[in-house]
Amino acid sequence: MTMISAHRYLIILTCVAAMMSAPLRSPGATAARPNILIIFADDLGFSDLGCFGGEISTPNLDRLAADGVRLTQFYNTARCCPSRASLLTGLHPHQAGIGNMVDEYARKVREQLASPAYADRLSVQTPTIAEVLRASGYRTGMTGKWHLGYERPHWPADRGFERSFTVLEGAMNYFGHGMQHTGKIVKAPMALNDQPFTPPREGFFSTDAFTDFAVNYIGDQRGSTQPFFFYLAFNAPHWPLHAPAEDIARYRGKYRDGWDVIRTRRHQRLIDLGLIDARSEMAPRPETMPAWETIPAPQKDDWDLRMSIYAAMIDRLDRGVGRVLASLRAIGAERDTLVIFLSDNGGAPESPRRSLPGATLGLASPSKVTGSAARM
Ligand SMILES: [Ca+2]
Repeated sequence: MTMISAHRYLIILTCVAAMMSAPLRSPGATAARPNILIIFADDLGFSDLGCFGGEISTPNLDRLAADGVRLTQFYNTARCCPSRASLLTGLHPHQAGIGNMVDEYARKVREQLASPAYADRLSVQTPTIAEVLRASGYRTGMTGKWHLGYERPHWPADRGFERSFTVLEGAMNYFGHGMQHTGKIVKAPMALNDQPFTPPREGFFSTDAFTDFAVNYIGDQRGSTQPFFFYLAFNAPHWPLHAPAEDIARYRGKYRDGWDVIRTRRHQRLIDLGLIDARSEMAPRPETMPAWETIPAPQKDDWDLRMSIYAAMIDRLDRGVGRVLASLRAIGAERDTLVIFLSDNGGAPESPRRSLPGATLGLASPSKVTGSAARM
């Protein structure tokens, strides 16, 4: 795609008003220089969160919204790479060299355009927010999805982040090992600071690993005389559909009412919450999607499974946010930290169908065969 259109999306801002009156200064931050925490989701739908009308359990983000500001006229640039380029530079994505995606599949477009506005990494002519804040005395760190350059010297460690733990590409197997988005069974494309990182074979789930890194980073700021900037870029709920089995089980069956009913409920809740005008009409169902009532029962069950995995991924992300916010409280920084939550674009229309033969949809282990997996 060569055109980047602006899409309305969600953002939650929490800048605690008591910052000026807090009796104790928290680590690093001052009234004039708060800590900054940006929490970024990937391919999150507009109405997925509870505070935006969704049925998925997101109590931590809901609390953030209740204590802060929900913006309803916020714009992103509709795809992973350009939105990240704009977020980190404050510029139009073309000015930062990311007019299109950095991935191999966009190479032909980049070569045809032959312009510095269409590069395979963030422009070195453009400072990142991390570079600017670091130069002005902030500590800087990030974890999660980078997607602004696969090779050094274009990693987060090269672009102003003193500490980083990232997936460098646009997607990964959430369990680390197994089939990647390339369709090959290789290790996840990850980095820890300036070194490649190989996830452990057992006990790894990327949402939790990124949360752990953020919690540890914030914990290390206790007693610091410098404010910090931390960028927590969850890869959830971007495909592949992966979640721990116990999380999927909590949502299994909740989507059997189907997309026609569920989106009508979400639309009504958005009206009830005052986030959209009561006179607004819901967009027509895309022509490619049939009416739910015409779907055969086995396929309904398959769609319910897919949506239950997607919901579980967001549920897990929200619990990660809860742990990160608790870590701010633990070091006494909650009242001196600007927290911004947003997503790079809306729900993905893509339908990646790669899966290990016989794999259970949603899980890394191919230990159980289901009909759902065969179709996916
Ligand atoms: Ca995205």
